[in-house]
Amino acid sequence: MTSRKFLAATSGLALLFLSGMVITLPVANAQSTVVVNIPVGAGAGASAAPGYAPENVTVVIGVNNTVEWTNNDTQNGGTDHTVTSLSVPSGAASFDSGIIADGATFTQTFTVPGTYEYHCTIHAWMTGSVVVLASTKTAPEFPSSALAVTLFAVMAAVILATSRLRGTLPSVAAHPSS
Ligand SMILES: [Cu+2]
Repeated sequence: MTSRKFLAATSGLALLFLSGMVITLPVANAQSTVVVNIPVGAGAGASAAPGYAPENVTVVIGVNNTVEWTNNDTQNGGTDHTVTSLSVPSGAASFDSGIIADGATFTQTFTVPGTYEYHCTIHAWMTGSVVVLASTKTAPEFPSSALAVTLFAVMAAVILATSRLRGTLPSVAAHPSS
């Protein structure tokens, strides 16, 4: 195998490999939503059903940091509730669902790590918490734009090397070194 054929085969394989990497790059992680239920009887009294089920949830930023509360309290023809923050971590915004009617939902995405305490403004005994953990990712993903630049650089290098090889090989043959 001549060096030019070898170079062509090697660069071809390299391009194939890089193209494969581009194609198989994982798409952005699909995030899941954590669901909190406001059960039947949540508004009946402090000793009745828990206000929020589960009362305490832990989420991870970038994984499942969106929480959705659903009011399933059909008691007395439907009981209104709220999800209203009592305390939030430093730097985080407070939140208030306003009235969540029976059958309705409220969604909140948490982007600041820490502990969030909340309650229902209509039924003071209904309390819950959301603990938000920082992202577990230790290193940022290699962005596809950086990969595209790398691919371009490799292609340019291969083209340059190939053209130089073409230009120098005959001259080497014409002027053998002494
Ligand atoms: Cu309530």
